[in-house]
Amino acid sequence: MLKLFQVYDSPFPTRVRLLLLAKNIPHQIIEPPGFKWDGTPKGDYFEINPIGRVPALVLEDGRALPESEVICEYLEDAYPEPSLRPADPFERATMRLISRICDIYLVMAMVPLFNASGRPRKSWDPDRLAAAMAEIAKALAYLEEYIGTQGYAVGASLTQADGALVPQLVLASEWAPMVFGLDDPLPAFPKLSAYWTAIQTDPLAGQLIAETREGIRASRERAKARNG
Ligand SMILES: N[C@@H](CCC(=O)N[C@@H](CS)C(=O)NCC(=O)O)C(=O)O
Repeated sequence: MLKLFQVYDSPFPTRVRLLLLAKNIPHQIIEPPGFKWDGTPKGDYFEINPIGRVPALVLEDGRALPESEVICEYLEDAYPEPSLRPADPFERATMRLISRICDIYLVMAMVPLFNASGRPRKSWDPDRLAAAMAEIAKALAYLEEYIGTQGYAVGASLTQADGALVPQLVLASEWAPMVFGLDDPLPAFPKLSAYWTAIQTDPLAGQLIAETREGIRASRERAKARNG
């Protein structure tokens, strides 16, 4: 059986879980023992993924793949049905574009917030938090240009782009405002807001959103227990 090394509060494994679920691929979910987000040593996990990040997919024969986008493309090639890549070349490119905007603009805009959330509240710099929220809004504005209007990121059904986008929207529109007491940046973007309302009614996307919310809740509880 395939093994997915992952944690539920990271957006990257979530896009891989979308393919595993949509294609009905039997798999086992494993949290790397002692996994932390902070680049610290992770013991044996480096033998599976020398980059040290989640996710990693281990095949039945023991070969392992890191990097969520690469894993998704592997799963599409190895398990073609049902496809989560649109058939039309321009739509397929748009799927990749939305995923790429998530990977290189939206999630990177949130890095200062991920870092601040692991530090005591009194060390938070309001100007830095505001600057990060402005960068998030910039990335959301890029997505507003390309997001689909039929209830999905591209076209009229689930694609890899939904897997990339949905967990990052939970972080940008729910986690960041909740943790830092800032305004939700999403309502300023009408197409993206309509997408967000619609995609939550898709059963698979809805499951991924619920798992991400629960992963965030559990990880905040663990942090509270650690830090008092
Ligand atoms: N480009 C990678 C990013 C994966 C990533 O950054 N994962 C984070 C969790 S959100 C991680 O494992 N961080 C651990 C670390 O940096 O030590 C992918 O798409 O798989």
